Amino acid sequence: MSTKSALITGITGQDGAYLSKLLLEKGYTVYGLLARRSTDTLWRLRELGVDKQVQLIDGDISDLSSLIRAMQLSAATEVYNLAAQSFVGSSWQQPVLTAQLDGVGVINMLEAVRIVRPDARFYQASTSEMFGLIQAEMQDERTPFYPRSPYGVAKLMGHWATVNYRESHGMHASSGILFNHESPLRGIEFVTRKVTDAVARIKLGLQDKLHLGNIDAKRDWGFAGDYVEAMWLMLQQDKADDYVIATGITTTVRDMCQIAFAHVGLDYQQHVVIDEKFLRPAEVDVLLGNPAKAQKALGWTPKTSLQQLITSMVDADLRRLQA
Ligand code: GDR
Repeated sequence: MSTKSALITGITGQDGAYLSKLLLEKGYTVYGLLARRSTDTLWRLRELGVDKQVQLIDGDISDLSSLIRAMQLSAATEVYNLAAQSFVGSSWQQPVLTAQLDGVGVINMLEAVRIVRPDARFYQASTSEMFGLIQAEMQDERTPFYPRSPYGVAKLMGHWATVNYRESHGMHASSGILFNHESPLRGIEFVTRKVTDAVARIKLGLQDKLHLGNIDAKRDWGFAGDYVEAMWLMLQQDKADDYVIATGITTTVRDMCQIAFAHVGLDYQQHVVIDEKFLRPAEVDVLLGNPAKAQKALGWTPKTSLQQLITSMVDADLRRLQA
């Protein structure tokens, strides 16, 4: 039996649920930090059938003492810091909260690890949003950052804090620069799930129009289930490091819509309405990641195509609405 114990902050989110499942399958005892911010936060863990197997600890990424307590209670040897205000759009309305959770919150978690168990391995959920106004056609670990949202700015702080704790305290702290990753467990505010949910509703005659913002934006979309595997692999390496996790393919929101609507025999042009309300004050026009380092060092490759991903999300939304 394994004695490995992991602590996941943000366990109720999409990645938290997939990572819990993966770690449980590998024999870990999985602890999750539960912030009492919203109701019915456990639905994703339930959908993956792991809600009864994870141990939840009350706490909040903004509250250092609760993180110290979580480290003590869990005796975690691996810490995955996924907690965040993760919706880019909201970060203009809540820039200070976003900075507190996505920037200072990372330092809180790093401090808790350093104080309680400095030899624990630490994973930070960094993001392609740090590249923002891209400085290279294909972004890798050496591409300069240029965040374009309060979210990107806050995440950059968390990223550099992780690098700095590695370099100044010798901690095994790694940063995964993950490009967009989606699944049927994605929150409805993100564009893929907003689209697949609407497609299912339109197909079932529950809705007719879908209001979107900039559909010319391009993203490198992968499957969250594939991406959590990369998080785990990073913490199994002898040396901590930073890795870009992406598919190496970029697609417009428009083409992603086309895939989703066509899957149920519909034409997106008949239903999509451009609504200024969903435009952002500063947009990230295109993201395209180069996962070569992760492929070479971790042996990680994405397994799910965008077509498979989006059609599985439409199917899941159809099932949910019909149930
Ligand atoms: P993103 O994801 O901002 O890339 O961050 P999101 O799905 O919100 O947007 C992707 C692109 O689609 C455009 N878009 C719309 N977006 C939303 N949400 N709603 C709309 O109606 C809409 N219309 C067009 C956006 O402008 C954007 O260009 C995600 C989050 O998961 C982050 O937490 C994570 O760090 C990054 O991915 C990697």
